[in-house]
This record gives sequence, structure tokens and C-alpha cells, in this order.
Amino acid sequence: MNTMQELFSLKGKVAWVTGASYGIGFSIASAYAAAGATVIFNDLNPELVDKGLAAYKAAGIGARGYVCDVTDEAQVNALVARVEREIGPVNILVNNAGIIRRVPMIEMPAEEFRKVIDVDLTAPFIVAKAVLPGMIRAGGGKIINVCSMMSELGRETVSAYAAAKGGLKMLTRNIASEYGAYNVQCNGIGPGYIATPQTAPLREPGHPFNDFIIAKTPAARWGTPADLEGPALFLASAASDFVNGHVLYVDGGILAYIGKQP
Ligand code: NAP
Ligand code: GCO
Repeated sequence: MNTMQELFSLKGKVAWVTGASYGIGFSIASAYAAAGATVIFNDLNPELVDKGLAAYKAAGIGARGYVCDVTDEAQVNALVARVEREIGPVNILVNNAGIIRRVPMIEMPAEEFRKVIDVDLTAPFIVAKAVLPGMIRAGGGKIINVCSMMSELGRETVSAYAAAKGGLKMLTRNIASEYGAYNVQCNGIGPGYIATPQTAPLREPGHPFNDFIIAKTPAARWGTPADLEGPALFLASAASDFVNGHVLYVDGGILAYIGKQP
């Protein structure tokens, strides 16, 4: 029987958080390192990877960084082969890398819609597909897909993102269904509105969205990347071995709340 500390320990595990030079991914990776995992991350270019390595080093974390575009299956497969050769199988995958384009649907070129789907939905498929064989050989693993409020709700200008994140919820459920028998648990984590570069445009002084989100959030504040660390650790640890196909929303209560009366 595991002790509570063992239940939440990632000691001896290899954890890959995609797109984790900063933002939510950086926080999740930092939490995993603190729980004992060997952390790897990737980003689109050497400058971002170096920026991430410096940030991890400053936090006392010996993370390993790689240049890899998660939409490029050849790059992903090559990285997984290298990690499995040099470190070992990926035990924990967090599909965190993502983009958003805020454009009214009738003004959005199909190519831009496809780009968002490619990064936010096809890439999680590509990366999960690449690490699953190693997880199966290792006797199991954890896949955590970073979903969104837009996995459940729509709003103006985010048609591509909502379609991708809604699809990511169902991809999560399907991976859980298809690979649960191999002791793979695939769950989603659904951040609410979190203060990162991705939402910086919505948090500019005087932007009406800022007041809107405060009124829609029972916690009456924006989330921080650190708010995701505990829930992400739960989903990566033995504590969640019988949790599968679930999306854990970390939203301060937004999805439960009609919104503050004006
Ligand atoms: P962010 O600040 O924009 O960071 C996203 C990271 O992903 C960046 O490092 C980015 O690199 C990287 N990335 C983008 N495309 C990539 C690709 N093709 N290959 C490799 N890396 C790539 O976003 P965030 O706010 O931390 O969000 C992280 C995840 O949480 C995303 O999936 C987002 O949709 C989701 N999310 C965010 C919020 C929120 O309120 N912030 C809420 C719910 C869900 P570049 O810097 O080069 O673009
Ligand atoms: C937006 C925001 C949201 C957040 C997040 C909410 O424009 O509505 O960017 O989409 O990024 O996904 O959970």
C-alpha cells in the first residue's frame, strides 16, 4: 500500500511537457520536477528552448530542452526515439503546446482555422501516438491533455480554438477508452482564465474582458499557472490510477457559475 507521499511522488518517472519554455507548461513541469520526475520539454526554436533552460536552471531544475515542432510527426518521432534511447520511456506526457487565434469566424481564413486545429488537436494526437508504444512496453503511463473552458463553452472569435479544445476532450476520452487496458490513464486538465502570455491581450488595462472574467469567476480573480500545479501532479501520479477519460477543470468555478449580477 502506498503512503500518501509515495502516492503523489513522480520519482523515477520521465515527464515530457510540450511547449513548456514558459506559461502553464513551465509551471506544470516545475511541479513534476519538485515531485521527483526527470523533466523534458520542447519548443519551436533554439532561442525559446534556451530561454526555458535558463528559467528552469534559475528555479533549480535540471530540465532537458529540445527543439521540436509538435505538429511535425517526423520531428516528434525522432525526439521520442532519442529520449527513449538516452533517458528511457516517456512515463508522463502533458500535451500543453497550443495556440489561439481570436478572429470572427466569417473573417477567418480556412488556413488559419487549420493551423489552430493542427497545433491544438492534431499535435496532441501525434505526440500521444508517439509515446504510447513506450508506455505500453513500460507497463503503463499517464497522458494529460491541456483542454480549456472552450472544451465546454463557446465565445465570439475563438471558433477554431473551441473546435480544437472540444475535440481534444473527446480525443482524451478515446485514448482512455483504447489504452486503459494497458494501464495508461489519459485525462484532461481544463484551466480557466490564466494569466499567461496567451491571455495577455485580454488583460490589458481597461480591457472589458478583464472585468467580464472577474464577474464570471466565483474566485473573482484570474488564475495563475501555479494554480494548475497540484491538479496536474494529481493527474500524473499514482493517486489518479483509477481516473481515466476525465477532464479536471481548474477554473475557480467558472463552469458552475451563471456570473455575478451586475
Ligand atoms: P502560451 O503562453 O501561448 O504558451 C504556449 C507554448 O506552446 C509556447 O511556448 C509556444 O511556443 C508553444 N507552442 C506553440 N506552438 C507550438 C508547436 N507547434 N510546437 C511546439 N511548441 C509550440 O500558452 P499558455 O497560456 O501557457 O497555454 C498553454 C496551454 O494551455 C495551451 O494549450 C492553451 O491552449 C491552454 N490553456 C491556456 C489557458 C490560459 O488562460 N492561458 C486556459 C486554458 C487552456 P511559442 O512561444 O513559440 O509560440
Ligand atoms: C479566450 C481565452 C481562453 C483561454 C482558455 C480558457 O480568448 O477566450 O484565450 O480561450 O485561453 O482557453 O480556458
